[in-house]
Amino acid sequence: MLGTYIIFAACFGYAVSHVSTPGPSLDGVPRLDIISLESGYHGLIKENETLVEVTPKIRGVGARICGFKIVNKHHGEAPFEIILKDKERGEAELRARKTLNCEKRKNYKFDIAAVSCDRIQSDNATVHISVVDINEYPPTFLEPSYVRQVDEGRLYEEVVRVEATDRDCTPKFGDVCKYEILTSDQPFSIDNEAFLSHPQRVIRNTEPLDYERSHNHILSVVAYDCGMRQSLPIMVTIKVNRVCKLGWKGIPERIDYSPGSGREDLFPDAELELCDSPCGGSTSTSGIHSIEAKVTLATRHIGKGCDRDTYSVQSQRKLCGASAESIDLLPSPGVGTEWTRALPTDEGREADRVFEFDGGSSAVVVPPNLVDESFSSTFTLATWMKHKQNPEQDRRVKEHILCSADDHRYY
Ligand SMILES: [Ca+2]
Ligand SMILES: [Ca+2]
Repeated sequence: MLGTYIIFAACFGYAVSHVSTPGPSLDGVPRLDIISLESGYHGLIKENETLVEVTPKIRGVGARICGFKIVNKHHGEAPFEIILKDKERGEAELRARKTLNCEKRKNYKFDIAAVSCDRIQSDNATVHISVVDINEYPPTFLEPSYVRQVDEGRLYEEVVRVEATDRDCTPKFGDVCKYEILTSDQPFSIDNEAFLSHPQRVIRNTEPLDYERSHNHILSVVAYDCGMRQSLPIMVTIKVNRVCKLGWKGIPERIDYSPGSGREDLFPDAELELCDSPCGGSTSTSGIHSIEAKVTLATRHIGKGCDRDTYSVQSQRKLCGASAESIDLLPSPGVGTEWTRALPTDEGREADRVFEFDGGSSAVVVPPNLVDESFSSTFTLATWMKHKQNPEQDRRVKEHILCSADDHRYY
């Protein structure tokens, strides 16, 4: 009779397969429809769901199946139930009785058996269930806020270390992958590259801090897990300690002076910070005994030579604020200014005509009526000259730039 049934099923199996019978052999002995009882079933359940995805499907064969049982709880609690969904096919689904939490427990293992309507129980097969993590937790920092003090004027390797953790159970959602300073325009960075294996991250300053500019810096810092879920921000406060520096203050690097504007204080705001050092301290090695100031005119920025060389005499006078009453003793030769005609010149190759004096044969007599000879005892003589050594000349010979004498011999 059984043989006939099998042949019948074989002949018409294709057509009738969708109304499948409870199993290939309905001998009244329930069995689990599984290749190997040893390897059992494998189930996956997400933390926020209750239906377990089981492979292979839970199905009882061999008899009419009226239910399934969890028969052996290997590791304590098995908060699951097996619900018969299709009595004809003997198929069931596995559900959790409550939502699971892989942070508490990641795996469950228990045995199940099919129970026939005649209350006969099948052999057991083991179900291995893994709880699949979902990213339900953002990272949280170990401390609600961080406060540190640093000295101004220094670059620190480390200002503060922060650390966040995440309660999710897998590295993807439970490891902290990135930290970020949300506050913009702050001279601080947080290290995401170095020490990746170390959970702490170092915040350091990217430039020396300045107490005058900011007494403290408040940073808003967040962490992200590897699923990029962001933590709530925490405050990192960095207080800047003032460090007294012995020395001058209030001395500008550049001072503009207008010609002819008279006497001017160069450093009216100059202040000497002594940092509470006792002047002339009690011991010979402490305290300040003397103060020395040296002012140097910075000319390195001038490209080549004197930057006044390229100006005409007229322009130089204007630039230097020369008196309008000044008299040009060596004008370019012309009508009324013939006395420089005999002097060798460079023909004005530079910005203005340059006369050459060899110290022996060339000199010029300035007409007496050009200058009021009644010089007072104070007058200003301005020259622009280049002087060349003359190795043949006796070094004791006097060289005159301007000479007023009784006779008109050349000097
Ligand atoms: Ca997480
Ligand atoms: Ca989780």
